Amino acid sequence: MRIDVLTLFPEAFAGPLDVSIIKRARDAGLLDLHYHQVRDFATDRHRSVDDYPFGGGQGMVMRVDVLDRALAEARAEAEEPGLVVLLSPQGERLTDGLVRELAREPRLILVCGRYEGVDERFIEHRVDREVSIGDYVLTGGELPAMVLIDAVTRHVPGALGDEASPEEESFADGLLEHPQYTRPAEYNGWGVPEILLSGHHANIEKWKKAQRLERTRARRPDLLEPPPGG
Ligand code: 9D3
Repeated sequence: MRIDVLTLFPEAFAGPLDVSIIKRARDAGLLDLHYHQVRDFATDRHRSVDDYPFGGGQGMVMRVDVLDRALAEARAEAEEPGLVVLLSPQGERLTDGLVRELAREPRLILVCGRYEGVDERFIEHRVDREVSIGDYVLTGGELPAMVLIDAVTRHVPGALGDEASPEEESFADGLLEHPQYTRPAEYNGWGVPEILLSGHHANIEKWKKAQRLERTRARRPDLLEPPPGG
């Protein structure tokens, strides 16, 4: 999968996406990441990427012309047009379902907003989907883009190597994980549930399932509710 990122802070992406599973996926050629500095597409003397909002109001708005040139250049680098995703507080919430949908795309073009927002004409004419990672205010779309890249990459076939497939994971069946323990079996007087040391596999599996249900009921009852509309 190819992912292009349009951002004013490409340097912010070094680090989080250069370690662990994402690094391995990139090294294996499963994930092809490209960053584009939006400011490179400003044309005026001050290299402006934003301006005051028409009609007044707080803050600055990212310019449609600058963003459109950045997008056109990014697009032209590969045959596949790519699905354009704007990270925005107005977007639909990033869920496991949306992550899986996005992971099926051959190419994503992620646009990171800064300032108060993006000129609506860019959204109307160029953006396919708007995505938010949750109801809290961040300073820009860069961290959400990294979250999206991390979550999506785990679903690219082969990215998890020989480890568990993402199908088997917690959110796939809608339950939280059971508690986990490893050696030492006693530390500081703190023990481990006896059942896990019993070697009785059928009972252990029953215990794990009961723990998962109980935790989900206690912490995330919303996950046990039927989805809206059925
Ligand atoms: C004053 C109104 N604010 C909108 C709720 C302005 C505003 C706040 C934060 C405009 C942009 C931002 C920067 N945030 C993002 O671009 C963003 C974001 C977020 O703040 N929270 C969760 N997901 C996302 S995705 C992009």
